[in-house]
Amino acid sequence: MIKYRLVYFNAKRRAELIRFIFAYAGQEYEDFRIEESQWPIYKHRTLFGKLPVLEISDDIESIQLAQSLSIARYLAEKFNLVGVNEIEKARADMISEQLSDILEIFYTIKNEKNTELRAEKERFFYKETLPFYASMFERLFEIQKTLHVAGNTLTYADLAFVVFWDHFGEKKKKFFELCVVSKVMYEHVNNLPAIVEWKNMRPMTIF
Ligand SMILES: N[C@@H](CCC(=O)N[C@@H](CS)C(=O)NCC(=O)O)C(=O)O
Repeated sequence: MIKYRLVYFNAKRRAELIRFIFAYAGQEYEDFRIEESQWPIYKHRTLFGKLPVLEISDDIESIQLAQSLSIARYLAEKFNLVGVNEIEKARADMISEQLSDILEIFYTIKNEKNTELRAEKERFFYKETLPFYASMFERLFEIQKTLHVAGNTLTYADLAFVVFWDHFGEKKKKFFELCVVSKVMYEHVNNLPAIVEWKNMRPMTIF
C-alpha cells in the first residue's frame, strides 16, 4: 500500500494546496510539521534543501518529491483533478503558476526584516499588485464563462484559487465586491464538505 508523508513547517503557505488535494480526494497521509529549530538538520535530508517535500513509500521503496506545484500536479493527476482535456489541463497549470507567482511576491514582502519597509511594500501590494491581478483573473473568468477556473470540471487550480485568496484573510472581501465571478468560484470550492471539514480540523496558523 502506498503511504504519503508531507513534510513542511507548521504553516499553510506552500503546503496548503497539497493538503487541500489530499482532503478533497479523501486520501490518508501524514501531515508532518517540523519545528523551525529542527530545520537545519532536516534541510540536508531534502532533495533541494527546501520544503515542502512529499515522501511516497510502498513495501519496496521510498521516494521524495520536491517543489510544491510539482507535488500538487502529481497528486492532482492521481486523483483526477487535472482537467478532462488538453486546454483544461493547460489552463489549470497556467492559473496555478500565476497564483504562485503572485504569492511569491507576497512571501518576499512578508519576509522583509525592516518593519517600515515591509509595511510600505504591503500597502503597495494591496493597493496596486493584488487589484491588478484580481481584475485580470476576473476578466479571464468573464470571457471563459465556465463553472470552474480552468473549465467545466473542478481541477487543482480551483483548490489553488481558494488557498490563494485565504492568504489575504478579511481583505479578500473588498476584492470580491468587484470580482463577483471570482467570488462565486471561490465560494463554490470553499463550501465543499471536504474543504469545510479540513478547514475545521487543521491546526491554527497565521498563514
Ligand atoms: N519553489 C519552491 C519553494 C520552496 C521554498 O522556498 N520553501 C521554503 C518554505 S515556504 C523553505 O524551504 N525555506 C527554508 C529554507 O530555504 O531554508 C516550492 O514551491 O516548493
